[in-house]
Amino acid sequence: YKNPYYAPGRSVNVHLFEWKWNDIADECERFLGPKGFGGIQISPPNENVVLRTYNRPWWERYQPISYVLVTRSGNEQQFADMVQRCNAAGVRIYVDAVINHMTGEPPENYGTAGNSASYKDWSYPAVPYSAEDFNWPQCGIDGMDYVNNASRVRNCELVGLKDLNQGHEHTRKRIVDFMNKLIDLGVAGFRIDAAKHMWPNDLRIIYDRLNNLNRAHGFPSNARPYIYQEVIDYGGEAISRNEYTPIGAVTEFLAGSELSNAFRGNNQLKWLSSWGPQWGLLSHGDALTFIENHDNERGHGGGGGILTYKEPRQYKGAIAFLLAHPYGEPQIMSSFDFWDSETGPPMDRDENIISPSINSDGTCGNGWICQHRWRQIYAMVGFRNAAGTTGLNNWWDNGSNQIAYCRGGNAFIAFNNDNWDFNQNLQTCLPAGTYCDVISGDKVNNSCRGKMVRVGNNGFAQIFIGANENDMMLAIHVGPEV
Ligand code: AAO
Repeated sequence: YKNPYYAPGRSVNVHLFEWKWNDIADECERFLGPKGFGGIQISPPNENVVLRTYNRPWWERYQPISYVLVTRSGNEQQFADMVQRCNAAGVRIYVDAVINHMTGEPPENYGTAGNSASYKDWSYPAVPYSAEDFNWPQCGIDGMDYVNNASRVRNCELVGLKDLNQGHEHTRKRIVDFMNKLIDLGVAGFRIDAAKHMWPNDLRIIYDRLNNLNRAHGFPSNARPYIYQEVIDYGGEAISRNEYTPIGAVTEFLAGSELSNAFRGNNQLKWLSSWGPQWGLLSHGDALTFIENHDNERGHGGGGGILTYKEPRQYKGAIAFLLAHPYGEPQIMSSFDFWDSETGPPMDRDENIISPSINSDGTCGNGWICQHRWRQIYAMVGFRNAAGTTGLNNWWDNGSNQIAYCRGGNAFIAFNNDNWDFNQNLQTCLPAGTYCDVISGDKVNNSCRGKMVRVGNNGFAQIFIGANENDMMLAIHVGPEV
């Protein structure tokens, strides 16, 4: 369950938060495929409650009404078309699976596919679920439970959401059928929402009943779905992420908090020479790493102090480090613009999600941030692919916030988070030649619009990153030599 089964030569998962299936299919063909992205995390595809009272917040999608594949992102046929077209473009789809619970206290009781439910009766007829499918007696998780009561965290309701009992066979069967349907449609795996709130043994039984990935979509035989479980663990709680690593990968929230801290200048970059498990992070193969997710970028889920698109210079630095370093399986966020932490995606008067527009410079409009289309970010996907499975070598630092390292003989990166210029003659580990820095400019028609770096026969090059440049990093790799 720990292999994402990316197509060969690809890496990096991008969360296309609240995107529509048709737009994702287009994006796979016109951008993500050509740029070497490995996969996409999509928003929950199954019917959710419609919360008009709250003006359709993004979080209504975390309140399932049924497993019918109809949401504001699209219907089942559009979903199937997206998976097929993305797989054909070499880009995998990972589903955000909300299987811990159903809806919360309603102002409304109907869903995006037109089905209704009766919250007060524990009744979700379109699944169907009834009272015996939920944990009983009813209770609610309170703040102290996280510290000292693992059973209550797993058997009580998370923020008042009706809590399914995955130990009950009928419930388990409905969940397994839902996930297997998605696997048969060609998805490559799942983000398990609120995994902390389910018993690892129940989850293991569910995972073991999942089908192999669909060979008709290009997966090898006997390939198991990639499973990354959302477990928020900064330490000091009753439930540890280590209870979940035996059954799948786990979201490593420490990666984003530590890198945000460092790139904010609160911890010197030189210490990153030991980045990885020595920092108390999960082992490499267990970790799904990211700077921010859709919760903590907007202060949900205990967010705060995490770099987001709103602080672009430091944010791009942190992402570049995450993607340039061999540790972990990285994911990036692709957001819509927001000022209010509850606001949903851009929508028209009929409450339909508005598609992102694509500007002439390749960036997005209509309220979409599309970090994955920022040059400094997609260029680092290319860097990671060029680095491949090489390790980290030739670490250099100035004893403070200027660092540099190689990835085998394939790639070299340098960062300057000091307030004076970076100007050093360094070993790049690359074959002699002239390289185009992928951060400062694209290579267009064989000409480099960014900085050029001349690597001599001994592998050394003069590396310069001015303290006042737009970006704090310089990255070169085999491939885009000019
Ligand atoms: C909405 C309304 C609620 C209403 C509810 C039901 O906002 O007011 O009661 O409907 O009517 C999302 C939104 C929720 C929304 C929900 C359903 O974020 O606001 O509720 O949809 O529409 C916990 C879980 C974690 C969860 C996170 C948000 O453990 O799984 O809360 N994330 C996922 C999704 C998320 C989604 C759901 C789950 C539900 O990613 O988008 O919710 O499907 C501690 C614990 C964490 C816990 C946090 C927050 O964290 O460790 O496990 O996360 O508390 O309660 C420091 C600590 C850190 C601590 C934090 C906060 O940072 O280091 O450990 O403080 O105390």
